[in-house]
Amino acid sequence: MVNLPGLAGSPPAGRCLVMGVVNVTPDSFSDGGRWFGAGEAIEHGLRMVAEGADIVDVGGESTRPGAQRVPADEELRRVKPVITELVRAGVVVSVDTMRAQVAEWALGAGVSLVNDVSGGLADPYMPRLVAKAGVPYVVVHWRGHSHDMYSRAVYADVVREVHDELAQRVGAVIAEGVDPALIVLDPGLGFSKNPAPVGPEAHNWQLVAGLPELARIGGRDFPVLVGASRKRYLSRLFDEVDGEQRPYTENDAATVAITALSAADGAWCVRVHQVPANADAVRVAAAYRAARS
Ligand code: PMM
Repeated sequence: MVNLPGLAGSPPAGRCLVMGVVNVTPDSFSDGGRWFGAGEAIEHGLRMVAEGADIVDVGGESTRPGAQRVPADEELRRVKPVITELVRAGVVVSVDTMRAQVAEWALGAGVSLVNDVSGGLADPYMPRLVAKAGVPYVVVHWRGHSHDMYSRAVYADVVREVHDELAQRVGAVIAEGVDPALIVLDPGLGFSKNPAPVGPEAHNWQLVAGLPELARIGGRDFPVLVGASRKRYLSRLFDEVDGEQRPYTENDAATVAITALSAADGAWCVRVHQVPANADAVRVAAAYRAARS
């Protein structure tokens, strides 16, 4: 059952959706350890819904640069109580996992969406599983696991190459049975992308500026999810102003700016750590888009 606005014939939301992040990990990028206990994670998810999140994304494996993988049973141990309780409370939950085994459990527990940062590359069983479940599938641009992903951040034309690699993944997951109307694309900001703030290496910025181009594959405009929140490339923007690297948790205002820009460009959803200001920003962008059209 698809209950997400704007996908597979459901009525559009009229605005960009907001996905709140719950990382049940000791070592995620900006919030590692904060929601590691199931009780805190559940409370945090419920709070984000009260603040305006449309979806809560629950993950049990950190994908920060340099991260090593955790075993599947540890990933499951982390997410199980959190997903179970949030679904029971009526929250629209997505599972952030690269593993079919974890996604399969989560689908059985009632998640509405599978968010796979590897776009089906890390686990060949994932696309078929998602196809069978008939749920939306977030296909993220990915070139390899986090432990050495910066070595793969080499592009001549990042927008074209990410577009073409996503197009390849779209073809592959459709061949495995995924309904094209249930595919959401994600440029994978920070994943094998150089965090430079300007110049030809400013991969993340070029991708944010190129969202409409990225989304158009085979004559179809796919919905796009943007995961900019608190990422290193935002910190880097302020190096010169601050004279030192800004902590990731101080990037929430910059994240809100990316949300407004992405939503104004037609993004379907933004994935964020702090909901309230982003929930305002997507409404600002919707009013702006309505006035512009
Ligand atoms: N980034 C992270 C984790 N999951 N999912 C999607 N769809 N897009 C992203 O950009 C993304 C993601 C890593 O960030 P975090 O550790 O701060 O959650």
